[in-house]
Amino acid sequence: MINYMFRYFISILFFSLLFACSNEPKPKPKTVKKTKIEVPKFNADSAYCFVEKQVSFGPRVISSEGWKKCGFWLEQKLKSYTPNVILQEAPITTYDRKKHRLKNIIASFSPEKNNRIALFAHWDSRHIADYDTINQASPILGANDGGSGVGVLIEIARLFKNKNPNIGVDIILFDAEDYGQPENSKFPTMKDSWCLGSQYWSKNPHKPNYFARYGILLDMVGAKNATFRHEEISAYFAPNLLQKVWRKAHQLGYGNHFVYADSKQILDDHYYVNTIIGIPTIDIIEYDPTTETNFNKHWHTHNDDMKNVDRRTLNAVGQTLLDVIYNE
Ligand code: AHN
Ligand code: ZN
Repeated sequence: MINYMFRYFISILFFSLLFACSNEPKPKPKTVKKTKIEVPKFNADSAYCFVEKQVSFGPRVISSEGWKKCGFWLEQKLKSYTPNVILQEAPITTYDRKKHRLKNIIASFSPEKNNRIALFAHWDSRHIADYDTINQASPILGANDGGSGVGVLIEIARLFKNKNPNIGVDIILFDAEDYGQPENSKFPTMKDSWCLGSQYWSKNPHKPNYFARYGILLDMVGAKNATFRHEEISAYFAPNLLQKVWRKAHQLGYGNHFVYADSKQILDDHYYVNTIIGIPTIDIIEYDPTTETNFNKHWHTHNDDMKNVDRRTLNAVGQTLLDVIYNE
């Protein structure tokens, strides 16, 4: 009996081995190793400090003292991360017939590379508090509106200094985004009164024949529990980029901020970049379904101060951007 069972097992073993040997060899795992790219870690404390620093100069309304000081600080800060900083200045007239000299601040990393992308934010803050109930005529601090996007980009510039990404990157800080004509204005309606810095740059890029594969604009990326959606202009001009960024954010665990939902079009700097210079550009901008404006509840009020900035939101945006950039 034992003998019989033994022979039975031996024959099973024999045939199974035979069968195994006659099988097609399994395809070997690919020998080309996909080396995992090291993505730097975004430092949200550092980004937060960069927002705080901007706000410390006071409102950054074009031609004001705070604007002058902050512009100088941004220039010096960026020069400490790259030798390639360009100040682009031009005369403008705002809807209220005032004359100013706008200043776009541009920092290039690996300027010799043709394969490049652009990152945008606006560094000015609004000259009035038209959505506040008090002191509507005085300028706002714009910690979230303006300050947050710039804070994230300065932190990214700091990380670029340690380790350059494979692609070239231009960080472009637009001036005079927020000097748009308010709804109750007594002046005649001025066309294209918002986004004066991006309109100028899109018509006069800092380098002749400048082109970038794509652009990402950050606007109001600092408020607590902010959500970002597929804004209509972004979805029209740069649908693939929108997918790429949202997918990356979800992979990293920031799906609570980067929501898979659409939002109506928002006239922002990316509109002029898309329509004038033709760089496919998305806007990462807070959308709040619970407010009347669908912007943050402190939008264009005096409450848009440091209390309106949360490190977790800055981190979600900054880390997502770094992961996208270092994987290019
Ligand atoms: C308008 O309200 C027309 N556009 C919003 C763009 C903006 C203002 N972003 C920040 N402040
Ligand atoms: Zn604004």
